[in-house]
Amino acid sequence: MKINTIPVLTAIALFLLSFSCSEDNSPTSEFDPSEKGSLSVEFDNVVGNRNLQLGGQQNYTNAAGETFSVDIFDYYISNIILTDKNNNQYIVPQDSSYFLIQESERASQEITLHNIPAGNYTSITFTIGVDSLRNTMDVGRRTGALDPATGMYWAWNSGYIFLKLEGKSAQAPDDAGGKYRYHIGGFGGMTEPTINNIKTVTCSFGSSVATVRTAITPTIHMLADVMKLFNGSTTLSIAQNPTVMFAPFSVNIADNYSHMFNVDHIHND
Ligand SMILES: [Cu+2]
Repeated sequence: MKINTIPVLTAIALFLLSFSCSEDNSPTSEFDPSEKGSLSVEFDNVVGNRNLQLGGQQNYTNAAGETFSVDIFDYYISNIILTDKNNNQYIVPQDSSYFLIQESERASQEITLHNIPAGNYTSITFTIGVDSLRNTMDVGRRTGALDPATGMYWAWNSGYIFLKLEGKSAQAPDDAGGKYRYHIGGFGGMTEPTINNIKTVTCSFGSSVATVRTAITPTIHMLADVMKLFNGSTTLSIAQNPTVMFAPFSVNIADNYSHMFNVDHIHND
């Protein structure tokens, strides 16, 4: 009886290869896997180098030379991933990973994630907006921050508004009532492709590390800069585009705001 040794050797080689690969991929954490902690993210909304203040009294100037105030600034953050210094990723369970940040609601600006493996984290990744799956999920599973009654939902489009910025400007045309309104959304469509403004961003902690431990809950102090909506690869002019909602031009605004987040500092206490 002849045995063809080539397939046997190939099988052994593949076995060894797969074994060594899984060894390489196993997490290299120096922490007890049972140690868990929490981590907070503070979303500090600013306009350039100034604090964001709602209401008509506070005026800012964009790159188009237009003055504006801000009445509403709301956005969704979802699908959060933390990456540690060994490149291990912790994916926050999806059901606990949707947050609506509202400038008018102080409590909404600090989110806390629980049950995170102890570790030294160096970056955070998240989606600005709501992923397409959740946009189309049975409405009974869209509660809390995702309740369509929050005003961040287009019933006619079955889709979430990812980011809403409204205010007043002397440069807004009269037929816009002295106001500008940017309601940006679009998850790519259900049956046919539509505008897709889902943006996923990674913010590095630079030389800082968030040290999640049972006894330490780090706070990532993040700045979100409204000015970046106006000043980016597209210079947004309120006079030319006072109202942008579900329209092709929204892609430019979403591109601009995908650069609005920046980790300013971290508190490890
Ligand atoms: Cu701080």
